[in-house]
Amino acid sequence: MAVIDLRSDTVAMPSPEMRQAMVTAPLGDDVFGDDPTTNKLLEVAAERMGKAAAMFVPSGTMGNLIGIAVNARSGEELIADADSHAFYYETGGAAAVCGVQIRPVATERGVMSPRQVEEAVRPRDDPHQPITAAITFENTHNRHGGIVWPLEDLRAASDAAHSQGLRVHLDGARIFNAAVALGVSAAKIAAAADTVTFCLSKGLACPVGSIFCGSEDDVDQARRWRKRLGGGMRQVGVLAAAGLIALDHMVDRLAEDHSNAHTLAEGLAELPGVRCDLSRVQTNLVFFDLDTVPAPAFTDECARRGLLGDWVDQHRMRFVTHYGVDAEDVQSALKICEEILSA
Ligand code: TLP
Repeated sequence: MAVIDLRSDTVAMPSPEMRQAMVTAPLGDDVFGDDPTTNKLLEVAAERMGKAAAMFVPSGTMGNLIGIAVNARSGEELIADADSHAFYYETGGAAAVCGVQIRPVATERGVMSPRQVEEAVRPRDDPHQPITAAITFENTHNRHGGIVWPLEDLRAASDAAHSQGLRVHLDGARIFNAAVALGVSAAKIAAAADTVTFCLSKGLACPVGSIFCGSEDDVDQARRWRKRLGGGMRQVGVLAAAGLIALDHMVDRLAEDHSNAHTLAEGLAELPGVRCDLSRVQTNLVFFDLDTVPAPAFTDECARRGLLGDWVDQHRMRFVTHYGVDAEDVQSALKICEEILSA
């Protein structure tokens, strides 16, 4: 049975061109800084983010953790959206590894207003309270539906943070989805942040890897943190080779994933017992609520019929479109959902 895998864009397989480049990439030892393929990728990645320097990390989670470590010290506080990946899905790494406390801020759509930023900053003159050192924004915002921050809103929130003396980290795991949706360069989005992490192994379909970017000084500190975390890798050019192909050939095609997600969401919204807020379906993530069947049971039933998805809670599901899913798969997925929900 052919399986349609909509659990995440992390499941996307590398393209044949990536696999070929991985085999032939010139290699060196990246902990010594002399892997030529990685160095080339870092140069291109830094340029795409409009930052001075970049570093390869094994995962988005490590990139965010290093972003926290570089921007805040033990005992200090980091402001984050209450549904952010950093707060929700990174196993308490900020606290466990960096000694940094996260102050969660609840938002309607993952987008923080300047006022919310200002109100979350602790008064500096009260010795009882931790120092607010940094803030992290997520764009696109995963748990809020793959939503894209309007550029002006991101700039306004970032200006508010900078004017309070905070450092700004951007979890840009899917920054290229945001860039394609907005029709701007990723650098324009990343300009709002001091440091940014983006993922190669989501919509860009690389097998492994994320990139942390910032100033030369940020990346110097980040290299030390990466070593401390055991994330320094040697002939990582085998992975960087795929990253170079991704940055050249996989960004523009994200529009196709967005269009497939939109078709999927529209089809789901018409099914009995499904609620899907189409205004949130702006990129490749489709969240929807089920009224008549528990989401875990629906997930199991889909899987039995060859459709893989992810349940978020008892009522909520997530489907994700990516390089391994085409328009025909979307129609087949809708047919499977219809069969289950109309039964
Ligand atoms: N997100 C995964 C799961 O962890 C939920 C997914 O399938 O969406 N930031 C954001 C916004 C993310 O969505 C993710 C992964 C990460 C960071 C972490 O990336 P990895 O999985 O490479 O550690």
